[in-house]
Amino acid sequence: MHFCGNSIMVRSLALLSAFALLAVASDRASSQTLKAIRDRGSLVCGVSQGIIGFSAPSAKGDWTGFDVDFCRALAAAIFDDPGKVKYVPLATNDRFRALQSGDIDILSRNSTWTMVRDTSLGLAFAAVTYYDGQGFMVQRSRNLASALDLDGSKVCVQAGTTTELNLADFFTTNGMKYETVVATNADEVVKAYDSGRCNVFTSDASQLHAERLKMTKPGDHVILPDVISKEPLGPVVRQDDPQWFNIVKWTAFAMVNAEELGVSSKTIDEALKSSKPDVKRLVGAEGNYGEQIGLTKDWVVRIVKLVGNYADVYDRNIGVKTQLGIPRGINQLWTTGGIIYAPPIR
Ligand SMILES: N[C@@H](CCC(=O)N[C@@H](CS)C(=O)NCC(=O)O)C(=O)O
Repeated sequence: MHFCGNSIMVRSLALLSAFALLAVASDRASSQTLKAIRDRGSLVCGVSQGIIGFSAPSAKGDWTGFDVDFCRALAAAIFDDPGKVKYVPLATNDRFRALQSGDIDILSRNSTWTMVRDTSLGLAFAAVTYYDGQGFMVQRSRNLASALDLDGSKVCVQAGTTTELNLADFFTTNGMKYETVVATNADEVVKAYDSGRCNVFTSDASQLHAERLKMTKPGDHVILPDVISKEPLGPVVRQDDPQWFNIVKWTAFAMVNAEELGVSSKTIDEALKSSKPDVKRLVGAEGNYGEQIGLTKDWVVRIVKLVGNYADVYDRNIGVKTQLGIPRGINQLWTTGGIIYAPPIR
């Protein structure tokens, strides 16, 4: 009896230590991304090939935009330097492969969170940073009022996108005929539409605003009011590294929480002296939230100081005071009528 009991204990101890070893091994295997980024000295960020306001290179080759700022925020959190990012412009058809193969650490490129992409590619969408929807652009002179007037259209669309799929759904559901002109990058779509090879340009509405600026006469084109799909856009990572997934997810949440708490790049120094409990947790004066994800307590201070909160980033790149002029709309905070909402830091 005694022997038997002992043997059970020995066996369970052996089992326990095997589990412990496994846990350590899998923890090591799974926190490689942050380590690789630190060892390399920069974050490798996959972006679009050039959408004004979202991710576009300047003449000098500096990347700016809403999607670019998200990678800059991560670099601020990790290195205290938003400049430590290498940008890899990716076509729609190459973007997920580049992430799977490890060529990039994160994809921050107007990519829609869908079930197939989230569950069958070995990838994971970390957050929604912009709630978009698909729209249509046409020549102003056609005086069209609605997307339901588009029967018989020749539609320019980019390959490998949700846009292509929604287009088919919309025209079929409404019993309308259409032809497509399919391009593999944004500039090709713009050229095809601008030169009259098609008479409708369809894409996420935010991108239509950006691409209209590239037309010979931007004022000659209107974006119809109809929005035919849900396009929740956000950053994507590989699904095998929970630590990196958490860093990306909570960087997005931190930027939203900062806006909600009134902590911006302009008010961050005051926030450091705040006695409000939720502000203290945000800026690391209370708790060890950054440390829990492999960073330091003041991770959000660096993000907000060097890049900004959600509103800072939105307003600077795509808001009503920029050339894109996109109103916040549903991308306002939930507290002001939108659906931007982040779980609390606590
Ligand atoms: N959100 C959609 C569409 C994304 C997309 O790539 N749209 C084109 C439409 S213009 C684009 O942004 N191209 C930019 C580029 O090729 O650099 C998706 O994830 O499939």
